Amino acid sequence: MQGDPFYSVRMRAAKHNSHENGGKHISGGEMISTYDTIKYAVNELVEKAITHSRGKPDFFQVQVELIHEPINLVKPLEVQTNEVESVECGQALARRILENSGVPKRIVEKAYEVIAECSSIRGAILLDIQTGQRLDNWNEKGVRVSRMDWLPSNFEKWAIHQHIPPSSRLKEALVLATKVCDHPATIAELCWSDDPDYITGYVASKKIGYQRITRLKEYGDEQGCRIFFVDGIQNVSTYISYLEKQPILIQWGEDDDRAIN
Ligand code: PML
Ligand code: MG
Repeated sequence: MQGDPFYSVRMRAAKHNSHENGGKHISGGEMISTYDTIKYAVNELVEKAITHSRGKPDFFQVQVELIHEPINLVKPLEVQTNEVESVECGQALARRILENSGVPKRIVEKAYEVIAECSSIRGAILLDIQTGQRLDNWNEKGVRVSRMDWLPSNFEKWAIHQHIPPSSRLKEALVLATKVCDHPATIAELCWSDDPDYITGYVASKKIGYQRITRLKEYGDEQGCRIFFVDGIQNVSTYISYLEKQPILIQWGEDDDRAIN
């Protein structure tokens, strides 16, 4: 594998028009592939786009791009699952975990105000934990974290070891959270799905790991949330460029983080 070129393979799907023309976001996906597995990666992403609980897309795009930069290997965050009985209990726990991760209470409150205002945003919102200001540019797009993956064999080994069913949804969310939390300016992430049939979400941070919470919304609800709480960012474009461009593979069971290409 050392020395082989890698490719970023990404997909976005929408209904009633493309995203940029006001369509409804259906689904997105990110993979990193070698040349030999590009066909498999494209098929996976097409399958994801056309079999989605948010609806049948009438627009989708799959993009393949050679990665020139070295790919960093990063260990997955530790995962814990918190069973809760209701959305109220789940949301109260999410708030407590955010505070334990270092997000001040008033900023947690601010985040919930922002969530209520941005019901149809499809990417992530960046929130400064000192000022409570949104740092992304306030459009409906938000920031898309890209160029990240976890090779199937290593992910499956990890899942067996953790006694966790190897779901691709958990994999994708843990990959994203691990990449985001690996940046020193990220204090925590709060996320739940915009898919109507999936109600588990999480709070993640370097300090407390990836804390799954089994109910953060009701079934049928298509409003999702992804907020990155950040601190000490000198240059917002450099942070966004890390999220969008820095290639990362999650690797479990290695002693050191290192680059492979
Ligand atoms: C999503 O589907 O967009 C996010 C899923 C977050 C939770 C994944 C999990 O840990 O089960
Ligand atoms: Mg979704």
